[in-house]
Amino acid sequence: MIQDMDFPTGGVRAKARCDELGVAPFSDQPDGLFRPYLGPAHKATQERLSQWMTEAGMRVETDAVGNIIGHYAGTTPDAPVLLVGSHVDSVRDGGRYDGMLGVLLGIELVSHFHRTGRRFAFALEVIGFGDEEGSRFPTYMMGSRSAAGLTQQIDDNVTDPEGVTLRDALAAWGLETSRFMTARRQNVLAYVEAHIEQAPYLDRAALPLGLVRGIASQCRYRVTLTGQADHAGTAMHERRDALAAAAEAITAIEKIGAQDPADLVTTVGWVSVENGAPNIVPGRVVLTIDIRAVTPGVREDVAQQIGDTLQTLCIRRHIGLEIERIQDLKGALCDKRLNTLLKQAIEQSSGTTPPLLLSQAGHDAMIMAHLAPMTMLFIRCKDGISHNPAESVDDADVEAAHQAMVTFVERFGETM
Ligand code: HGY
Ligand code: MN
Ligand code: MN
Repeated sequence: MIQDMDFPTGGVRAKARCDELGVAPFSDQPDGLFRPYLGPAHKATQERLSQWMTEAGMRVETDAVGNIIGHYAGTTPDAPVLLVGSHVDSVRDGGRYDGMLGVLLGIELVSHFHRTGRRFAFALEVIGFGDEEGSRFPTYMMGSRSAAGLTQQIDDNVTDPEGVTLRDALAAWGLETSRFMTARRQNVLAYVEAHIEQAPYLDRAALPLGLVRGIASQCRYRVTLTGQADHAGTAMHERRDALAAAAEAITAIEKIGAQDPADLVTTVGWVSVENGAPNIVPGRVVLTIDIRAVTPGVREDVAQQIGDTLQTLCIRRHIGLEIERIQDLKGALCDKRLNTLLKQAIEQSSGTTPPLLLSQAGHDAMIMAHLAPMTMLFIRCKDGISHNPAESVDDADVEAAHQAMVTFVERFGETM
Protein backbone atom coordinates (compact mmCIF):
# COMPACT_ATOMS: atom_id res chain seq x y z
CA MET A 1 0.00 0.00 0.00
CA ILE A 2 1.66 3.25 -1.14
CA GLN A 3 1.17 6.07 1.41
CA ASP A 4 2.02 9.75 0.95
CA MET A 5 5.02 9.36 3.23
CA ASP A 6 6.44 6.56 0.97
CA PHE A 7 6.20 8.46 -2.27
CA PRO A 8 5.78 11.98 -3.51
CA THR A 9 2.22 12.46 -4.72
CA GLY A 10 1.21 13.30 -8.29
CA GLY A 11 2.67 11.58 -11.32
CA VAL A 12 5.31 9.53 -9.53
CA ARG A 13 2.73 8.05 -7.16
CA ALA A 14 0.28 7.43 -10.03
CA LYS A 15 2.91 5.44 -11.89
CA ALA A 16 4.00 3.58 -8.74
CA ARG A 17 0.39 2.65 -8.05
CA CYS A 18 0.01 1.32 -11.61
CA ASP A 19 3.00 -0.89 -10.84
CA GLU A 20 1.45 -1.99 -7.53
CA LEU A 21 -1.74 -2.91 -9.41
CA GLY A 22 0.24 -4.76 -12.08
CA VAL A 23 0.60 -7.96 -10.08
CA ALA A 24 -1.60 -10.31 -8.01
CA PRO A 25 -4.09 -9.90 -6.46
CA PHE A 26 -4.77 -7.08 -8.94
CA SER A 27 -3.98 -9.35 -11.88
CA ASP A 28 -5.61 -12.69 -12.74
CA GLN A 29 -2.45 -13.82 -14.53
CA PRO A 30 0.34 -15.31 -12.37
CA ASP A 31 3.21 -14.03 -14.52
CA GLY A 32 2.01 -10.68 -15.83
CA LEU A 33 -1.08 -8.49 -16.07
CA PHE A 34 -4.53 -9.63 -17.05
CA ARG A 35 -7.32 -7.71 -15.32
CA PRO A 36 -10.57 -8.85 -16.96
CA TYR A 37 -13.95 -7.27 -16.32
CA LEU A 38 -15.66 -8.63 -13.15
CA GLY A 39 -12.80 -11.06 -12.39
CA PRO A 40 -11.19 -11.44 -8.93
CA ALA A 41 -8.44 -8.97 -9.91
CA HIS A 42 -11.06 -6.38 -10.91
CA LYS A 43 -12.74 -6.82 -7.49
CA ALA A 44 -9.43 -6.41 -5.61
CA THR A 45 -8.52 -3.41 -7.76
CA GLN A 46 -11.92 -1.82 -7.16
CA GLU A 47 -11.33 -2.05 -3.38
CA ARG A 48 -7.85 -0.49 -3.64
CA LEU A 49 -9.07 2.32 -5.91
CA SER A 50 -11.95 2.96 -3.49
CA GLN A 51 -9.42 3.31 -0.67
CA TRP A 52 -7.28 5.77 -2.66
CA MET A 53 -10.34 7.74 -3.81
CA THR A 54 -11.57 8.02 -0.22
CA GLU A 55 -8.15 9.21 0.95
CA ALA A 56 -8.29 11.83 -1.81
CA GLY A 57 -11.50 13.23 -0.32
CA MET A 58 -13.97 11.58 -2.66
CA ARG A 59 -17.28 9.84 -2.07
CA VAL A 60 -17.07 6.49 -3.87
CA GLU A 61 -19.75 4.45 -5.65
CA THR A 62 -19.91 1.49 -8.02
CA ASP A 63 -22.50 1.94 -10.75
CA ALA A 64 -24.89 -0.54 -12.37
CA VAL A 65 -22.29 -1.82 -14.84
CA GLY A 66 -19.43 -2.12 -12.36
CA ASN A 67 -17.63 1.18 -13.08
CA ILE A 68 -16.10 2.84 -10.01
CA ILE A 69 -16.75 6.56 -9.54
CA GLY A 70 -15.21 8.97 -7.01
CA HIS A 71 -17.02 12.29 -6.42
CA TYR A 72 -15.25 15.43 -5.14
CA ALA A 73 -17.98 17.98 -4.43
CA GLY A 74 -18.04 21.45 -5.92
CA THR A 75 -18.97 24.63 -4.03
CA THR A 76 -22.70 23.84 -4.36
CA PRO A 77 -24.47 20.50 -3.92
CA ASP A 78 -25.96 20.58 -7.43
CA ALA A 79 -22.75 21.69 -9.16
CA PRO A 80 -22.20 20.26 -12.66
CA VAL A 81 -19.43 17.70 -13.11
CA LEU A 82 -16.02 17.69 -14.77
CA LEU A 83 -15.47 13.97 -15.36
CA VAL A 84 -11.95 12.52 -15.55
CA GLY A 85 -11.17 8.88 -16.15
CA SER A 86 -10.22 5.88 -18.22
CA HIS A 87 -10.53 2.09 -17.96
CA VAL A 88 -9.33 -0.30 -15.24
CA ASP A 89 -9.47 -3.50 -17.28
CA SER A 90 -6.54 -4.77 -19.36
CA VAL A 91 -5.86 -7.05 -22.29
CA ARG A 92 -4.29 -10.46 -21.61
CA ASP A 93 -0.58 -10.12 -20.76
CA GLY A 94 -1.03 -6.38 -21.07
CA GLY A 95 0.85 -3.31 -20.00
CA ARG A 96 0.41 -1.68 -16.59
CA TYR A 97 -0.39 1.84 -17.80
CA ASP A 98 -3.01 1.39 -20.57
CA GLY A 99 -6.17 2.79 -18.98
CA MET A 100 -5.20 2.58 -15.32
CA LEU A 101 -2.74 5.49 -15.56
CA GLY A 102 -5.61 7.80 -16.55
CA VAL A 103 -7.69 6.68 -13.58
CA LEU A 104 -4.82 7.13 -11.11
CA LEU A 105 -3.91 10.53 -12.57
CA GLY A 106 -7.54 11.47 -11.95
CA ILE A 107 -7.19 10.45 -8.31
CA GLU A 108 -3.92 12.42 -8.01
CA LEU A 109 -5.67 15.43 -9.53
CA VAL A 110 -8.41 15.39 -6.88
CA SER A 111 -5.91 14.53 -4.14
CA HIS A 112 -4.00 17.70 -5.05
CA PHE A 113 -7.09 19.90 -4.69
CA HIS A 114 -8.21 18.05 -1.56
CA ARG A 115 -4.82 18.66 0.10
CA THR A 116 -4.88 22.32 -0.89
CA GLY A 117 -8.55 22.74 0.08
CA ARG A 118 -9.54 23.94 -3.41
CA ARG A 119 -13.18 23.65 -4.50
CA PHE A 120 -14.67 24.74 -7.81
CA ALA A 121 -18.04 25.74 -9.18
CA PHE A 122 -18.10 22.20 -10.57
CA ALA A 123 -17.62 18.85 -8.93
CA LEU A 124 -14.74 16.63 -10.01
CA GLU A 125 -15.52 12.98 -10.68
CA VAL A 126 -13.03 10.23 -11.42
CA ILE A 127 -14.39 7.16 -13.23
CA GLY A 128 -12.72 3.79 -13.79
CA PHE A 129 -14.54 1.91 -16.56
CA GLY A 130 -14.71 -1.84 -15.97
CA ASP A 131 -15.04 -3.14 -19.52
CA GLU A 132 -13.19 -1.20 -22.24
CA GLU A 133 -11.01 -3.88 -23.78
CA GLY A 134 -13.62 -6.60 -24.12
CA SER A 135 -10.83 -8.99 -23.08
CA ARG A 136 -13.07 -11.39 -21.13
CA PHE A 137 -16.42 -11.39 -22.91
CA PRO A 138 -17.15 -10.67 -26.61
CA THR A 139 -18.28 -7.18 -25.58
CA TYR A 140 -16.59 -3.79 -25.82
CA MET A 141 -16.74 -0.48 -24.00
CA MET A 142 -19.81 -1.55 -22.00
CA GLY A 143 -18.63 0.63 -19.11
CA SER A 144 -18.43 3.91 -21.01
CA ARG A 145 -21.43 3.10 -23.22
CA SER A 146 -23.51 2.75 -20.07
CA ALA A 147 -22.01 5.88 -18.50
CA ALA A 148 -22.74 7.79 -21.71
CA GLY A 149 -26.36 6.60 -21.65
CA LEU A 150 -26.10 4.74 -24.97
CA THR A 151 -28.63 1.97 -25.49
CA GLN A 152 -26.94 -1.42 -25.81
CA GLN A 153 -28.35 -4.71 -27.06
CA ILE A 154 -26.35 -7.00 -24.77
CA ASP A 155 -26.74 -10.75 -24.88
CA ASP A 156 -25.84 -11.79 -21.34
CA ASN A 157 -25.69 -15.42 -22.43
CA VAL A 158 -22.26 -14.72 -23.91
CA THR A 159 -19.55 -16.66 -22.14
CA ASP A 160 -15.90 -16.11 -21.33
CA PRO A 161 -13.30 -18.75 -22.37
CA GLU A 162 -14.01 -20.63 -19.12
CA GLY A 163 -17.72 -20.87 -19.98
CA VAL A 164 -18.92 -18.33 -17.39
CA THR A 165 -21.85 -16.29 -18.72
CA LEU A 166 -21.85 -12.51 -18.53
CA ARG A 167 -25.10 -12.84 -16.57
CA ASP A 168 -23.46 -14.96 -13.87
CA ALA A 169 -20.35 -12.77 -13.71
CA LEU A 170 -22.57 -9.71 -13.22
CA ALA A 171 -24.78 -11.51 -10.66
CA ALA A 172 -21.66 -12.20 -8.54
CA TRP A 173 -21.34 -8.38 -8.28
CA GLY A 174 -25.10 -7.95 -7.67
CA LEU A 175 -25.46 -6.45 -11.17
CA GLU A 176 -27.64 -7.21 -14.21
CA THR A 177 -27.76 -5.86 -17.76
CA SER A 178 -31.38 -4.69 -17.39
CA ARG A 179 -30.13 -1.89 -15.10
CA PHE A 180 -27.19 -0.70 -17.25
CA MET A 181 -29.17 2.35 -18.41
CA THR A 182 -29.22 3.66 -14.82
CA ALA A 183 -25.44 4.16 -15.04
CA ARG A 184 -25.74 7.28 -17.23
CA ARG A 185 -23.64 10.08 -15.68
CA GLN A 186 -25.66 13.23 -14.97
CA ASN A 187 -24.90 16.91 -15.48
CA VAL A 188 -21.47 16.36 -17.08
CA LEU A 189 -19.79 19.51 -18.41
CA ALA A 190 -16.84 17.73 -20.05
CA TYR A 191 -14.86 14.49 -20.04
CA VAL A 192 -11.04 14.38 -19.87
CA GLU A 193 -8.96 11.25 -20.42
CA ALA A 194 -5.21 10.99 -19.91
CA HIS A 195 -3.80 7.94 -21.68
CA ILE A 196 -0.49 6.61 -22.94
CA GLU A 197 -0.09 7.33 -26.67
CA GLN A 198 0.23 3.67 -27.71
CA ALA A 199 2.17 4.87 -30.77
CA PRO A 200 5.78 6.10 -31.17
CA TYR A 201 5.20 9.71 -32.32
CA LEU A 202 5.91 11.45 -28.96
CA ASP A 203 8.88 9.17 -28.24
CA ARG A 204 10.44 9.88 -31.65
CA ALA A 205 9.72 13.62 -31.32
CA ALA A 206 11.25 13.56 -27.79
CA LEU A 207 8.10 15.16 -26.37
CA PRO A 208 6.40 14.19 -23.09
CA LEU A 209 2.79 15.09 -23.86
CA GLY A 210 0.46 15.36 -26.84
CA LEU A 211 -3.07 16.51 -27.66
CA VAL A 212 -5.54 14.39 -29.60
CA ARG A 213 -7.42 15.74 -32.65
CA GLY A 214 -9.59 12.68 -33.00
CA ILE A 215 -9.98 8.96 -32.44
CA ALA A 216 -10.22 6.66 -35.47
CA SER A 217 -13.42 4.79 -36.22
CA GLN A 218 -13.09 1.05 -35.88
CA CYS A 219 -15.11 -2.03 -36.72
CA ARG A 220 -14.51 -5.71 -36.05
CA TYR A 221 -15.70 -8.87 -37.74
CA ARG A 222 -15.75 -12.53 -36.83
CA VAL A 223 -15.03 -14.69 -39.90
CA THR A 224 -15.78 -18.42 -40.05
CA LEU A 225 -14.08 -20.50 -42.77
CA THR A 226 -15.56 -23.97 -43.22
CA GLY A 227 -13.72 -26.59 -45.29
CA GLN A 228 -13.53 -30.27 -44.52
CA ALA A 229 -11.54 -31.95 -41.79
CA ASP A 230 -9.52 -34.73 -43.39
CA HIS A 231 -6.66 -37.12 -42.85
CA ALA A 232 -3.22 -35.48 -43.26
CA GLY A 233 -2.54 -38.13 -45.86
CA THR A 234 -5.20 -36.72 -48.17
CA ALA A 235 -3.89 -35.68 -51.60
CA MET A 236 -3.36 -31.92 -51.86
CA HIS A 237 -5.84 -31.44 -54.70
CA GLU A 238 -8.52 -33.33 -52.73
CA ARG A 239 -8.48 -30.98 -49.75
CA ARG A 240 -10.72 -28.15 -48.51
CA ASP A 241 -8.20 -26.81 -45.99
CA ALA A 242 -9.78 -24.05 -43.85
CA LEU A 243 -6.45 -23.01 -42.30
CA ALA A 244 -4.69 -22.65 -45.66
CA ALA A 245 -7.63 -20.48 -46.74
CA ALA A 246 -7.26 -18.45 -43.52
CA ALA A 247 -3.55 -17.98 -44.20
CA GLU A 248 -4.27 -16.60 -47.67
CA ALA A 249 -7.01 -14.39 -46.19
CA ILE A 250 -4.72 -13.00 -43.48
CA THR A 251 -2.00 -11.95 -45.91
CA ALA A 252 -4.63 -10.42 -48.21
CA ILE A 253 -6.11 -8.44 -45.29
CA GLU A 254 -2.64 -7.21 -44.32
CA LYS A 255 -1.97 -6.12 -47.94
CA ILE A 256 -5.27 -4.20 -48.09
CA GLY A 257 -4.42 -2.47 -44.79
CA ALA A 258 -1.05 -1.38 -46.16
CA GLN A 259 -2.65 0.53 -49.06
CA ASP A 260 -3.50 4.26 -48.82
CA PRO A 261 -4.58 6.21 -46.86
CA ALA A 262 -1.88 6.01 -44.22
CA ASP A 263 -4.50 6.23 -41.45
CA LEU A 264 -5.96 2.85 -42.48
CA VAL A 265 -4.94 -0.19 -40.42
CA THR A 266 -6.22 -3.77 -40.53
CA THR A 267 -5.44 -6.50 -37.99
CA VAL A 268 -6.15 -10.19 -37.68
CA GLY A 269 -5.47 -10.58 -33.97
CA TRP A 270 -7.17 -13.86 -33.14
CA VAL A 271 -7.41 -17.18 -34.95
CA SER A 272 -8.90 -20.44 -33.68
CA VAL A 273 -8.53 -23.82 -35.41
CA GLU A 274 -11.30 -26.26 -34.49
CA ASN A 275 -9.92 -29.62 -33.39
CA GLY A 276 -6.44 -28.69 -34.59
CA ALA A 277 -3.93 -31.54 -34.75
CA PRO A 278 -0.75 -32.27 -36.68
CA ASN A 279 -2.38 -35.07 -38.67
CA ILE A 280 -5.75 -33.47 -39.42
CA VAL A 281 -6.39 -31.15 -42.37
CA PRO A 282 -8.16 -28.22 -40.61
CA GLY A 283 -11.87 -28.26 -41.32
CA ARG A 284 -13.00 -25.06 -39.57
CA VAL A 285 -11.23 -21.84 -38.62
CA VAL A 286 -12.57 -18.69 -36.95
CA LEU A 287 -10.66 -15.40 -37.05
CA THR A 288 -11.27 -11.75 -36.22
CA ILE A 289 -10.64 -8.69 -38.37
CA ASP A 290 -10.16 -5.22 -36.87
CA ILE A 291 -10.37 -2.30 -39.35
CA ARG A 292 -9.55 1.30 -38.35
CA ALA A 293 -9.39 4.53 -40.30
CA VAL A 294 -9.70 8.23 -39.60
CA THR A 295 -10.60 9.32 -43.15
CA PRO A 296 -14.42 9.15 -43.38
CA GLY A 297 -15.80 6.36 -45.54
CA VAL A 298 -12.51 4.44 -45.78
CA ARG A 299 -13.46 1.94 -43.08
CA GLU A 300 -16.67 0.99 -44.88
CA ASP A 301 -15.00 0.79 -48.32
CA VAL A 302 -12.19 -1.39 -46.98
CA ALA A 303 -14.64 -3.68 -45.19
CA GLN A 304 -16.38 -4.21 -48.52
CA GLN A 305 -13.05 -4.80 -50.30
CA ILE A 306 -11.99 -7.39 -47.72
CA GLY A 307 -15.40 -9.10 -47.93
CA ASP A 308 -15.12 -9.36 -51.72
CA THR A 309 -11.54 -10.68 -51.50
CA LEU A 310 -12.51 -13.37 -48.98
CA GLN A 311 -15.54 -14.35 -51.09
CA THR A 312 -13.36 -14.84 -54.19
CA LEU A 313 -10.71 -16.92 -52.45
CA CYS A 314 -13.28 -19.08 -50.69
CA ILE A 315 -15.10 -19.84 -53.93
CA ARG A 316 -11.80 -20.89 -55.52
CA ARG A 317 -10.98 -23.09 -52.53
CA HIS A 318 -14.53 -24.49 -52.07
CA ILE A 319 -14.60 -23.08 -48.53
CA GLY A 320 -17.74 -21.89 -46.74
CA LEU A 321 -17.56 -18.26 -45.60
CA GLU A 322 -19.51 -16.46 -42.85
CA ILE A 323 -18.69 -12.86 -41.90
CA GLU A 324 -20.35 -11.34 -38.81
CA ARG A 325 -19.80 -7.74 -37.67
CA ILE A 326 -19.13 -7.78 -33.92
CA GLN A 327 -18.14 -4.17 -33.31
CA ASP A 328 -18.94 -0.83 -34.93
CA LEU A 329 -17.34 2.22 -33.29
CA LYS A 330 -17.73 5.60 -34.95
CA GLY A 331 -14.70 7.89 -34.72
CA ALA A 332 -14.85 10.98 -32.49
CA LEU A 333 -13.26 14.42 -32.60
CA CYS A 334 -11.96 16.10 -29.44
CA ASP A 335 -13.62 19.37 -28.48
CA LYS A 336 -11.67 22.36 -29.88
CA ARG A 337 -12.30 24.59 -26.83
CA LEU A 338 -11.15 21.93 -24.38
CA ASN A 339 -8.14 21.17 -26.57
CA THR A 340 -7.16 24.85 -26.54
CA LEU A 341 -7.42 24.94 -22.73
CA LEU A 342 -5.41 21.72 -22.46
CA LYS A 343 -2.77 23.02 -24.88
CA GLN A 344 -2.39 26.19 -22.83
CA ALA A 345 -2.21 24.13 -19.63
CA ILE A 346 0.56 21.94 -21.07
CA GLU A 347 2.51 24.96 -22.32
CA GLN A 348 2.10 26.74 -18.97
CA SER A 349 2.99 23.71 -16.82
CA SER A 350 5.67 21.98 -18.90
CA GLY A 351 6.91 24.67 -21.26
CA THR A 352 6.43 22.33 -24.22
CA THR A 353 3.95 22.78 -27.07
CA PRO A 354 2.06 19.51 -27.55
CA PRO A 355 1.59 18.15 -31.08
CA LEU A 356 -1.96 17.42 -32.25
CA LEU A 357 -2.16 13.67 -32.89
CA LEU A 358 -4.63 11.14 -34.27
CA SER A 359 -5.44 8.13 -32.14
CA GLN A 360 -5.71 4.81 -33.95
CA ALA A 361 -6.24 3.27 -30.54
CA GLY A 362 -9.81 3.32 -29.34
CA HIS A 363 -10.62 4.96 -26.01
CA ASP A 364 -13.59 5.43 -23.73
CA ALA A 365 -13.37 9.09 -24.72
CA MET A 366 -14.83 8.23 -28.15
CA ILE A 367 -17.91 6.93 -26.35
CA MET A 368 -18.09 9.71 -23.74
CA ALA A 369 -18.16 12.18 -26.66
CA HIS A 370 -21.83 11.13 -26.99
CA LEU A 371 -22.46 12.52 -23.50
CA ALA A 372 -20.32 15.65 -23.29
CA PRO A 373 -17.47 17.50 -25.01
CA MET A 374 -14.25 15.55 -24.48
CA THR A 375 -10.49 15.98 -24.70
CA MET A 376 -7.56 13.61 -24.32
CA LEU A 377 -4.03 14.05 -23.01
CA PHE A 378 -1.46 11.68 -24.54
CA ILE A 379 1.56 10.63 -22.50
CA ARG A 380 4.74 9.38 -24.17
CA CYS A 381 5.33 5.67 -23.83
CA LYS A 382 8.64 4.03 -24.73
CA ASP A 383 8.80 3.11 -28.43
CA GLY A 384 5.01 3.45 -28.47
CA ILE A 385 4.71 -0.13 -27.25
CA SER A 386 1.38 -1.12 -25.66
CA HIS A 387 -0.82 -4.19 -25.17
CA ASN A 388 2.49 -5.73 -24.18
CA PRO A 389 4.21 -6.16 -20.77
CA ALA A 390 7.07 -4.03 -22.17
CA GLU A 391 4.77 -0.97 -22.03
CA SER A 392 6.59 1.74 -20.04
CA VAL A 393 6.39 5.43 -19.09
CA ASP A 394 8.82 7.88 -17.46
CA ASP A 395 8.14 9.34 -14.03
CA ALA A 396 8.92 12.81 -15.39
CA ASP A 397 6.36 12.48 -18.21
CA VAL A 398 3.65 11.27 -15.84
CA GLU A 399 4.44 14.14 -13.49
CA ALA A 400 4.21 16.54 -16.45
CA ALA A 401 0.79 15.05 -17.21
CA HIS A 402 -0.27 15.56 -13.60
CA GLN A 403 0.85 19.19 -13.60
CA ALA A 404 -0.91 19.79 -16.92
CA MET A 405 -4.14 18.32 -15.57
CA VAL A 406 -4.00 20.45 -12.40
CA THR A 407 -3.43 23.55 -14.55
CA PHE A 408 -6.20 22.49 -16.94
CA VAL A 409 -8.74 22.22 -14.11
CA GLU A 410 -7.70 25.60 -12.73
CA ARG A 411 -8.08 27.19 -16.18
CA PHE A 412 -11.34 25.34 -16.76
CA GLY A 413 -12.53 26.84 -13.47
CA GLU A 414 -11.67 30.33 -14.72
CA THR A 415 -13.97 29.83 -17.71
CA MET A 416 -16.98 29.10 -15.48
O1 HGY B 1 -8.74 -1.64 -29.24
C1 HGY B 1 -8.41 -0.56 -28.77
O2 HGY B 1 -8.00 0.35 -29.47
C2 HGY B 1 -8.48 -0.35 -27.28
O3 HGY B 1 -7.26 -0.75 -26.72
N1 HGY B 1 -9.55 -1.11 -26.69
MN1 MN C 1 -5.99 -1.09 -24.62
MN1 MN D 1 -6.72 1.96 -23.29
